[in-house]
Amino acid sequence: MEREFLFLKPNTVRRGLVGEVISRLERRGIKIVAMKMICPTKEQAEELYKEHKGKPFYEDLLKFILSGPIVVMVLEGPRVIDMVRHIIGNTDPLKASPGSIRGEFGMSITKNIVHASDSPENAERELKIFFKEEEIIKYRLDVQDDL
Ligand code: FUP
Repeated sequence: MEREFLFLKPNTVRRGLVGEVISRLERRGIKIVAMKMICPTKEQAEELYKEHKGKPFYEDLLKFILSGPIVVMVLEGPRVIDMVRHIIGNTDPLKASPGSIRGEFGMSITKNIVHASDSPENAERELKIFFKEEEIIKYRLDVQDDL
């Protein structure tokens, strides 16, 4: 089954939007199979954003991600990556559609509420930075389609 790595950024926690964002994923029928609040280490943040090293926004991005707790999670489902990317919207909140998470709650490109991996390869790489395989839980989700 396809897996997605997602985390709620420090501003989302500080603004009290954790429940709001998780609720949007749940309402859509997205299955959460692992979740925890953490203060990421510098090593974890550098590993997560290594493809952006050297870019003009890299230092600010790292500083922001290390500015407070984040909520990391693993999601699971068919086409879950495309589904989640659609729900969160464009990287730039200005371009994100109004009904999307970034389109509703975001202002800046860096503080854009949430991160979600953009491919199965990146999802597996990124989730391993924060989770051990035994922390990812198997259970049955009751979605409306089953009724
Ligand atoms: P996304 O996959 O939508 O999170 O977007 P990217 O992988 O393109 O960007 C990774 C992170 O870099 C995002 F948190 C946004 C941040 N970023 C900036 O801060 N400034 C930029 O100009 C581009 C990206």
